[in-house]
Amino acid sequence: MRHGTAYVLLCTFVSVVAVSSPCPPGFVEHKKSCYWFSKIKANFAEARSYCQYFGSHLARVTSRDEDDFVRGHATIHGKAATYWLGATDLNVEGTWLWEGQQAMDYSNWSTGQPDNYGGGEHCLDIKQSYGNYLWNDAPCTSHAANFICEKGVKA
Ligand SMILES: [Ca+2]
Ligand SMILES: [Ca+2]
Repeated sequence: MRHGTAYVLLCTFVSVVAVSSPCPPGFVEHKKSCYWFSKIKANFAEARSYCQYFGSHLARVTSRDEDDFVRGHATIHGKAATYWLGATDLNVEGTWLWEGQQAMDYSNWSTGQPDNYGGGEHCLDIKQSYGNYLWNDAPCTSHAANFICEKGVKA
């Protein structure tokens, strides 16, 4: 009987916790979105696939507030050297679009970036060594980085 009561209490507790967070396990909530700061590394396309596997997309950082959150969380908690975000200039060199072909109205490039170094940098990343995660263009396929997935909070 005691065990039964404890089990009911535990289940109640677990379900309250589950209901109180609108984000999947491991995702961090901020405003209307949930974010996953990966512990694994992948190239850009692989990172994009991982995010899709979780029903999310590579993060689209579209405001100063969101930028402050992402860079702050990376600085304090994530601490990876580099994270992919979900933008490229693959279609037209120098024209940066978020995944889904959304225009990049807000940006926070590191000094001298994007430089399209060597003519082969078309994917957006943020680097700890570039002013605590300011933005940089990097080769999409030749190196692996951590990445940040985002999904909307369920209404
Ligand atoms: Ca480029
Ligand atoms: Ca660059």
